Amino acid sequence: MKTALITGITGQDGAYLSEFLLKKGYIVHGLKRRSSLFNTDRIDHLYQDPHESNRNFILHYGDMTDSTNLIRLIQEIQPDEIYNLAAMSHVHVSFETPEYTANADGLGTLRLLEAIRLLGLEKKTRIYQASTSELYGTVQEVPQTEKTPFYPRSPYAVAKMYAFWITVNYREAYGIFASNGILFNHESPLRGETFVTRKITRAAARIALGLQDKLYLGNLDAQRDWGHAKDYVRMMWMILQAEEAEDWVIATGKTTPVRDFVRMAFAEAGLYLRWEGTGVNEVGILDSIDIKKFEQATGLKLTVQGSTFNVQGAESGTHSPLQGGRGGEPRTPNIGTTLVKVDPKYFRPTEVDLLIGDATKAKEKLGWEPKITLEGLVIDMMQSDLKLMKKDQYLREGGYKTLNYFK
Ligand code: NDP
Ligand code: GDR
Repeated sequence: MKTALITGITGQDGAYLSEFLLKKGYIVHGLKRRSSLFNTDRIDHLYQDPHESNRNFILHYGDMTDSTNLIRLIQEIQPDEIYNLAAMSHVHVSFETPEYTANADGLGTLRLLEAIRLLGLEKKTRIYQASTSELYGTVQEVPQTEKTPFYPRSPYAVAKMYAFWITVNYREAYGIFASNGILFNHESPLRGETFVTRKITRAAARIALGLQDKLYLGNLDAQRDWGHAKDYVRMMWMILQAEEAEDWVIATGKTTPVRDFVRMAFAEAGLYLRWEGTGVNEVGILDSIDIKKFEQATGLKLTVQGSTFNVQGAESGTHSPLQGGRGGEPRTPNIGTTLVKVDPKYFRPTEVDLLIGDATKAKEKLGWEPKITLEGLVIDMMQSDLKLMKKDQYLREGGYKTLNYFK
């Protein structure tokens, strides 16, 4: 039975990887930060009470900025595999907290590698480093492969660049099985609320249900190679089972502008957008409604009078869920309404315009293929957020508070 230590276990990838490794029969240890609020939502279903015997899912307090803590934990756990997923992972926020980002994302990786070396675990413990397509930044070639030179464009990417090379260095200097997975963007219903895909699917669901009027975004032209996190955590494991430690690009090979992701997400709720204007004046306007799709997605009933759509609660026929949002008049998503606007506050001081990865090496040497398409990803995220927002709606109607997670 193998033992794994996952840093960043409370994050999107940590949650999916935990499930994956537990199914494979691993004992999974996770590093979680002390927080003034619970931060274990994504792994709550895996939690095992410390009083249970034979636990295979064990959480430890720790922090990537605390060497002694990391050394002690690795000594206690003696992991066969370490997955270093912990990071301040938000590119925009890294411009506000550059020093902390360098410490947690860059030096944090060094601390783990040093712990392996100091404890004499070079031959026992394999380590996966969560590298990123952000390393390519201003891309030097299209698509990006393992050989494409890096040109990082944010404090986050620069910190991750240090982590990338220190991982390579410890592999070469000390023979540690240390591999970088250069993963392109991967999303899911568990994606953090302020990353663009999740911000969009949450907003599309809320707008459809009348809980929100508009979605404000930054750069609609940015293009990303988006995959599903479930496919990507499988690959993290495969990387550590490979014959040799190497660095791997993991991507779908397709790129999509943010604007198109918005369109696809709203369409899942039966709301079709058209775009008008350019730059900061560009807006997404409701062009038409697929009534059947809207009703199926939201559980609401639409009645049409000319170009006006009225919503009634599907159950009672009288109650209007759209009323609940902020307690105002029923709001219907009428044709011609502006639903998406640009707010320059979401622009980054330096932007990464285009990412598209070439994962040929992983496909040929490890047999990895992503199973979930972008369309499948959008459906998964929209179904999940519609369900979540319906729950919010229900709670609000019952007079209970719900969180907004506005950015
Ligand atoms: P998340 O932001 O969802 O999760 C990050 C995790 O790191 C959380 O568990 C967070 O804890 C933890 N963390 C942050 N700072 C510290 C710290 N100082 N000490 C200990 N733990 C810390 O990220 P993802 O799951 O999306 O990504 C996983 C990793 O992969 C990250 O390193 C990210 O940079 C990288 N990556 C992600 C990609 C993606 O598209 N998702 C693509 C390429 C790379 P808490 O819950 O308390 O905040
Ligand atoms: P990214 O993801 O920076 O690629 O980093 P994010 O979803 O934040 O941005 C993707 C692109 O969308 C543009 N954008 C917006 N982004 C956010 N967050 N909010 C907005 O309102 C908005 N409007 C437009 C951005 O400018 C950008 O071009 C993610 C993280 O998971 C990293 O940790 C990881 O390393 C990389 O993916 C690969």
